[in-house]
Amino acid sequence: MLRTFQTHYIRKQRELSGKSWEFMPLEGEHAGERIQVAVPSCWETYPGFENYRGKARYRTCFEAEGNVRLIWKGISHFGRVYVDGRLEGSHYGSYTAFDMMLKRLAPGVHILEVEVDNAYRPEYSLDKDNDYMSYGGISRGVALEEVGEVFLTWIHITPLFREGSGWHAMIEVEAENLSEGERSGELEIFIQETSVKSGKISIPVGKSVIYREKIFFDGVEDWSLERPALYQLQAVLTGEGIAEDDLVERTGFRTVSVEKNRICLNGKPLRIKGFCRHEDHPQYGCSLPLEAMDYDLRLIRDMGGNSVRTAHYPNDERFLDLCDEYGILVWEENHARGLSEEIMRSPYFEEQAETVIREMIGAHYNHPCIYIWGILNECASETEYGRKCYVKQLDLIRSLDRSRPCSFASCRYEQDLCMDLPDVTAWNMYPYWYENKTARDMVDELFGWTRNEGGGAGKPFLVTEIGAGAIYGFRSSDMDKWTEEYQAWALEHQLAEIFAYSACSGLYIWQFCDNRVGKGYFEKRPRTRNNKGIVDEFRRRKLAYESVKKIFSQISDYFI
Ligand code: ADA
Repeated sequence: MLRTFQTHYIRKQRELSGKSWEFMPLEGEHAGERIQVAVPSCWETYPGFENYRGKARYRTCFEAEGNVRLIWKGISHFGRVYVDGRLEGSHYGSYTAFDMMLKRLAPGVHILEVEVDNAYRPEYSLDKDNDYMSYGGISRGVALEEVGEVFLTWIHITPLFREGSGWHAMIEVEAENLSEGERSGELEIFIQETSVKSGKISIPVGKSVIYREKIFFDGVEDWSLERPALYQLQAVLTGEGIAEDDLVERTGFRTVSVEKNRICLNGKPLRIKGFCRHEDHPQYGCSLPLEAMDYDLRLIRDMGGNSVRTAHYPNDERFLDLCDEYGILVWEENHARGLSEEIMRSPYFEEQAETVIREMIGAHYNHPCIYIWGILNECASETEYGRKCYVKQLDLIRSLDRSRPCSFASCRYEQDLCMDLPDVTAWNMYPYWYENKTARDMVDELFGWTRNEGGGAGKPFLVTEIGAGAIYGFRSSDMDKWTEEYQAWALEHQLAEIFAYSACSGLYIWQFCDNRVGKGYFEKRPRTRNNKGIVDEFRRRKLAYESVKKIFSQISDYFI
């Protein structure tokens, strides 16, 4: 499944994931060997390929004809797609979806091959040996659709609230014309027992048009953390009186705003009790099945968490669907961790980082759980060149979505040149771990600098990373670092001190679960894992679990 709800009742869509494909490495000692594997999956989970870095080919076949659209939810991290031996498209970026149209495909069985590459290459500027694993494979779902000459490409729903008139929404629907001539049709939008007709829409040959409609609603319920009410919207496209195509999306009526120094959900000042979470698991790599995602969220809820930061890349859309349904807020960010100025100056970086932003917001715009867009975690925000990139990317976000604030997580402290840019200022800090300081002193120093010299006066302030490491099962009363006892002690002090600092709008623990890291990190990462999880990679609870649960459960979701 690609979403937790059905996105079409008229359009013919079927998944090419959830079945076996032929996998064949193209390099290394196993080059040319062929094995049957399930997709989506990471090849690091195929015995013998745990450390394979390079190119491989996936192959399957399908039977379809006419205008056939292939949707790829994630290929890690570069994919070239061939149909019957012809290159139909390619994409760089493991964490965002892309699609391609095979126009007027002949009837019959067709061969589908995907060449996947997870090597580190200069032209893949966002991927490097890092403190997380850059996996290889067709790592997210694949779908095949058969569409007519005109089809609906996307729907964006922007909930709006006005005192007196209540909830309404701006609905945008894009339709694309695949035919050789101008086409016309009519749209009907169904939502909450309401339906609105567009009247005749004309679409020039080879073009797309966006239909916009503002709809007012009576009696819809807010989307909130306590009651995350969701509503489905179906757009139906008819031509000559025949329903040709449809697309279903989902929304929640909520607003996010920055008011004085607080982040507000439906006007109420939020207090974030969050976890940073990698998409990582020993059995699945980054291709977690829905039930594994669901289990993670149930643990986060059990600990009293109300938010997840998708460190450091856009997440699987089904995870966002679950957060919508659970009422768990999401800070979603583009793909970047600790990229130096040198990398940011590469000829590939800006276009690739900005493409992730466009694809992330384009695909995830409707999720009510996403309350903020983030960029460039701990990249070169202390340099003039880096600042130019931050300016461009934050401006790009604002051009694509005015309904949410934007931010970035920094560790550059007093050297940061960019704290005047975001709507929300955010710091990663590790008192009692990397820094021999109290959390109270660190947050006071950083908040004071941000407000005075840093340019972030009057803005909300988040701690986007705070935590400590522990090896699961390493128990000792000597309180040495890497014991579970020390991690629990550090988290207790960090959380108590940060939540006592009322100017701070909340925090994200680094991190929810241990994750596999690149080989280059092995000296600093026992087990070649980042061990700061509150649970280990198998989701086994460390002593800190109960410490976090005790403190989070005493903290309300809002400032009273
Ligand atoms: C940084 C980084 C995280 C992780 C963390 C750590 O803040 O943003 O991805 O590497 O440090 O564990 O040290």
